[in-house]
Amino acid sequence: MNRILLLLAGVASLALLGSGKVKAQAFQFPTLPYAYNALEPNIDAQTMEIHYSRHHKAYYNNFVKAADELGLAGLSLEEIFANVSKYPVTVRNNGGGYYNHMLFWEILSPTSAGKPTETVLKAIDTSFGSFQSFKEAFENAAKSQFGSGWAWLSVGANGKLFVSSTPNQDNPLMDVATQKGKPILMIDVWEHAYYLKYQNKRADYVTNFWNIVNWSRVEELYLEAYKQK
Ligand code: MN3
Repeated sequence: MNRILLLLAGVASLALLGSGKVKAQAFQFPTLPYAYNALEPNIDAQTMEIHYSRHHKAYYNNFVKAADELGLAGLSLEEIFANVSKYPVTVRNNGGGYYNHMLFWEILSPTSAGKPTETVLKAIDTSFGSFQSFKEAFENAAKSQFGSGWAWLSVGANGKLFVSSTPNQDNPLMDVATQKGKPILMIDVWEHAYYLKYQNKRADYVTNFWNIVNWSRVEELYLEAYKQK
């Protein structure tokens, strides 16, 4: 009996080894890395709670349901996004909503250093000339995105950084994106992200965003993206 179990265990581990890198463990809903009120006064607690526990959770639930029905569980989000135009639009909207918010929580922090790390600053200087030029481009993208969407800082295929914006829950990893790259910094400009505190003043929300950027996480994302470009 024991030998049979050992044999089965052996076969199972071989199967795991044989499958190479495990790409997509079942998609997980992330834990928020800080309390709902941790980003006050820049983002209020009620907005954070509704945004994370209702909006983000709903995107996640809807995406997992669609992924199950379509048999996408073996794929990574990157692989899905690279062909997102071939799937039902629910994958684009809810998969984007799931992924975009997951990254967004990570690049925010109650203990922001207030300025980029040296590595990120150097990359920004190289691509935009100065931090100020980059900041203006990013803020413009965030403020001028008509209706709901996101503004992004991404690493392009040439290794350079670029700023873009996307409507709805699209992101630069998607085949439908006008400018494709790997995102390292982003801001959600859907009204649900700021309306309770800022009402129609999106520009103030965008200005205060700089107070809570987790630049060390941005650096990690930059280094990962730069390696894979
Ligand atoms: Mn949102």
